[in-house]
Amino acid sequence: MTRSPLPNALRPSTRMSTLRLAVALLVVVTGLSVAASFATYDTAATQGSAPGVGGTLVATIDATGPGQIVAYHPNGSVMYHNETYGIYHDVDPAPTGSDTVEYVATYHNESDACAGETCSVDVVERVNLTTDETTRLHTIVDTENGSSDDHDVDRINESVLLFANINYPDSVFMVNTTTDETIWEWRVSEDYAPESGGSYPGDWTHLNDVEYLPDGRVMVDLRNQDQVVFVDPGAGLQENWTLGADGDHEILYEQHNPDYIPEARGGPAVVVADSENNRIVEYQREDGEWQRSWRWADSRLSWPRDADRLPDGRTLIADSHGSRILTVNRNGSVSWSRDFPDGVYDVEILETGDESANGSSAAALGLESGGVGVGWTATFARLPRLVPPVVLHGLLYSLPLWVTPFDAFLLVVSGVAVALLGVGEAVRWYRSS
Ligand SMILES: [Ca+2]
Ligand SMILES: [Ca+2]
Ligand SMILES: [Ca+2]
Ligand SMILES: [Ca+2]
Repeated sequence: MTRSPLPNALRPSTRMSTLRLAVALLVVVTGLSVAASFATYDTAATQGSAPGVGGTLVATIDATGPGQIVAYHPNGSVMYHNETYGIYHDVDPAPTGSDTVEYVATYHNESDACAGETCSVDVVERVNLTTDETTRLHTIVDTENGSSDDHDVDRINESVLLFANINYPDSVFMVNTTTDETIWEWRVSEDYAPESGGSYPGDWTHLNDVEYLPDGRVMVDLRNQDQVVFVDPGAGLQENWTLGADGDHEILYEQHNPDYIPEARGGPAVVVADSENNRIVEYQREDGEWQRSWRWADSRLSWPRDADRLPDGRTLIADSHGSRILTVNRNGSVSWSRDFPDGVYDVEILETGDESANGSSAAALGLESGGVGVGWTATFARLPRLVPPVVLHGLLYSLPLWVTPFDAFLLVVSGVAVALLGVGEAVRWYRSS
């Protein structure tokens, strides 16, 4: 008895041809998508227009994007722009008056201070956005040529600044800028084992944010430990206040810029840009425990790194890889947005105070949590989330700025498909030879 021939569709050669065609098509679609992003991307924060957000908006971009600081008038037109330093992180309204901000920026150069080696120099400066008058407040020279040391600075009073130091020795410290004296420091290594977080002593904690609380405590963001911690400058770490747990990504996942809302404004609560989870969250302190009280995301939100609760109940968000700045209403809808280059780090509306300084808790405001949308467009936009977030965001960090999260998703899928096809072809060739 002879076996009947296989139907065409099941013949290995035909199957291979169909596979080759499908992979080729995928590669073409990926190429077209990337080309379209290249053709339409606008790296200039000073281009384009959007209505004003209802105040003076200031935004920074760090090494993720085309590093710069830009300010917009309440009507949306450009007020100030500077890219001298190449890397800008925290910006805050200055206590000295309207249209004046303080920021921390970084540049790399060879300096006598580092024996001719390349240095990372962090500067804290105050600039009047209307007159361009700039004052240097503090300089930190770091001989290690890694990521810039200081991503956040918080002003305690006229002469004391509080720094967040992401590199070894991973600490927060207060400096009297008049005398240049360090008057207090807490090193994470006093309370955390080297096995926690990232690789020790490299990018161990990625301590990227610090806040001096109205009650005198210091709130510290340990990004790589997925935790926000509270330190009493006299008594040390308050372990029972810690929000999040190392590796428990249900709570926080390599977050940025937590803002504390005290009891007087409906807290204790903390608003956090939960970056690798692509969402903004708020946790409320109830009976000695942190409970999630609010969550917001839409299908575009990608690696957000700042969220400020505004006095009117809106939340201002820096959507780093979603390439936009936006505000969200109390009911969870997007009330305003402006396209912005990839890599926005910190956003502030000057008239509303530093970060969430005059904002109330989600619980007090009765904020509605926002979902990521329904329908096929939302599903389509969410496809990049099939790629593990650290892989996707790592790719977006290293690829050109005009590559969108969707392009990165297609590149990953195409890459995997081409690799699998290659392996299949090799196996076929091996078996037939
Ligand atoms: Ca800020
Ligand atoms: Ca700050
Ligand atoms: Ca904030
Ligand atoms: Ca902010």
